[in-house]
Amino acid sequence: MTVIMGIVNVTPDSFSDGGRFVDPDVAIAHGLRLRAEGADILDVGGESTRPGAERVAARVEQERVLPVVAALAAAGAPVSIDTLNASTAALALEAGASIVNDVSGGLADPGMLEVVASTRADVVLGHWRGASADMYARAEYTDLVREVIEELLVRVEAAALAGIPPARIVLDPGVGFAKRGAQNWDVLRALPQFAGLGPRVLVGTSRKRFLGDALGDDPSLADKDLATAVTSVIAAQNGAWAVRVHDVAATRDALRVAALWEGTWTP
Ligand code: PMM
Repeated sequence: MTVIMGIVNVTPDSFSDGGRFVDPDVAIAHGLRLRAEGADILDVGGESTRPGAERVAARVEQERVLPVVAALAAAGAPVSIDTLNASTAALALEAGASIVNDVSGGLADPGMLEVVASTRADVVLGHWRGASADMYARAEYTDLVREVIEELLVRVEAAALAGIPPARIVLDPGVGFAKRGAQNWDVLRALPQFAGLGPRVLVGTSRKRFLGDALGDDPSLADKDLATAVTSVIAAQNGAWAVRVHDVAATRDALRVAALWEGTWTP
């Protein structure tokens, strides 16, 4: 069955009293609920990478995520740390995380791949062309799929040089990262090519802007979660090893129905 990575964003825009307050207990409870709903991995992040987002100081990010990583790992959940910072990755691995999820594929922080190499952690390497604040300016391609694949393979080589074998790597085509609207569908359509590169593939479409754009002006969260469940099933059917989602229960049900249809799962 396709692996479900449940999103635990410890950022003020996800868990807030309307301002700067981030309550670790709320994030921990949220993570435990996602785990009970069927998340195989909990992905904890303390810095928003949404389009236009500004960078957060590593110290602030660490204050947000470390208590949450420690509590969820202590509860027995496999935890990944969603970070661009090598220092945050190192501390989160010490606190119990077992996967580093770097949407920049090790490009944002030159120390990242060494941190991963020095542990037994797996690493998600995303396709990325620069920070979220201006990433749409970098969405220029002559041959989108070829360029995304080539750029990802460069990251796999960098990981290999640092001492990380392909078996510990998960590739992510980076839906929404340096890609506008239709470019995301182009990348998703090419998923079998990504899956054929060797390493496992993770896909993150959850609640992303390109889905909202496709559904009309202002789709509800429920509409986006339904659309996410559909894209997650299609991703699974096209070779994705894992999907990263906010609404774990919806995607779990969708993946189960698809697996029943295929005869690969029985309740
Ligand atoms: N997208 C976001 C954050 N982290 N990690 C991976 N591996 N893949 C993604 O597509 C991805 C990610 C941005 O989405 P969010 O702000 O809703 O978490």
